[in-house]
Amino acid sequence: MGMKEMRDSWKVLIPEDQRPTRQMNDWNLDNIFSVTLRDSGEIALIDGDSKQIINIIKTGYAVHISRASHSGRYVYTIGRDGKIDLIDLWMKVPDRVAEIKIGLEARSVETSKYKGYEDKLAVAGAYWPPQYVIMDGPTLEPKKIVSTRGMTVDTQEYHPAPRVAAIVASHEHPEFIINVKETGRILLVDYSDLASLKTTTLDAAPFLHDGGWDSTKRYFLTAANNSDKIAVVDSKEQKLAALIDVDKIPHPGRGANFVHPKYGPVWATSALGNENITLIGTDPVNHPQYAWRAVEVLKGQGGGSLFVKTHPESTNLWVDTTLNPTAEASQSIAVFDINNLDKGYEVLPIAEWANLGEGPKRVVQPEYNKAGDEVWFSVWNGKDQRSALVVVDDRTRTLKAVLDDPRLITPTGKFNVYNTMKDVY
Ligand code: DHE
Repeated sequence: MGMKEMRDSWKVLIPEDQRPTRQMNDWNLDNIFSVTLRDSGEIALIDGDSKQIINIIKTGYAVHISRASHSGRYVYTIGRDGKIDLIDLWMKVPDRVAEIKIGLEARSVETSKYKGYEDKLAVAGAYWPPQYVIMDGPTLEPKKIVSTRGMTVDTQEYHPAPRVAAIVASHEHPEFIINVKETGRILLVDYSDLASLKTTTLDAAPFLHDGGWDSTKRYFLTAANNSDKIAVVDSKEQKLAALIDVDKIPHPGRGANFVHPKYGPVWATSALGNENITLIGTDPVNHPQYAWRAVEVLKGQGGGSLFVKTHPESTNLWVDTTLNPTAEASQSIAVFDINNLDKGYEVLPIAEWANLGEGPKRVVQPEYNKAGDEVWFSVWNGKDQRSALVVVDDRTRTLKAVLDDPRLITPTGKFNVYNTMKDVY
């Protein structure tokens, strides 16, 4: 899939000069949630304040993630089929303004966030073909396609099809930070001059998957899930700061940042392979003895965890167990009090609260509203069964709302515009 095929798939549905020049609706854009409706190939835009559905938009097949542009005006979605849809939140009814297919299979999309490049560029990574593509941000016009084929970091053998996993946008340099899964290498791609592309290649470990920033947004912590390690990228110095052993098959999503009563700022990841929630010290300045070490391992409900979450305004740490083989764990959530981690966790019966009847009803991906006083969960059921979103009051840990509109088919990931654009997690 080269430039010709990509350009053939590229459509600007509303040219930039025909788009609004200011916000044309009354929604509180910062608190909109873009919700993946996995099996209907759609996303739902939901107003976090009123919990009303603003629009349901056809996107790529099994759409995977949404990312907000630096200003929060645009939302980019990517489907497993490699289709990106660009949504303009300034329209009277927010909707798609451009689309492109960047590959046959993909999972990641991100937008430029460095000073001077806000909302200017987008990048997407493909699982197949093994490549990433840099695009014009507001139109998705493809500018540069780069292959990820190359040597693996450990055995230094040629890998013909290394997939692109998580991508984040650096706040320290005009760079995209790109995980190449099978080679175990992290690319810092300088987008300031696409014709003379400078790339710093960091040796990490296979297979790189997902990850997120520490609270200062200088360090990117990412899982190498075939090596049971967390790699730490120092985005300022453009080098690897550490490779930390964790147990077993870490799966952080973007992770969770909070201030530990003893160890100072930490970043948390849960795991697929066991009940461990590993806390890693992230403050080399004031807590150097704990930095880049697994300082504490909490015991959660069990393995099969996909996502953890907290918020700077909260003292709760939420841990899902979506893929746990027992319904008890996969249909509920564990919540820890950050100031009393020794006390263990409380379990909230999220799926039961949704009252959906039959089905697997997997509880997945906690996501905060902008204020940090509500946390939203998806209750992910079969395609032909009823699913829901459950909103919990963060302070009291009690049920606040159930969103069970029949149009919410298989909701999974939810992306609050403000928290996503500011990397708050
Ligand atoms: Fe994901 C993030 C890949 C299955 C929900 N998922 C990611 C990222 C990657 C990835 C590389 C990081 C993107 C980034 O940050 O740029 N996911 C894969 C797979 O390869 C895998 C294991 C298998 C597959 O067939 O796709 C897979 N993922 C799933 C699911 O089954 C989930 C639970 C439900 C769904 O919607 O498909 C799922 N993945 C998510 C979510 C995120 C994600 C919600 C973003 C989390 C966040 O907070 O940023």
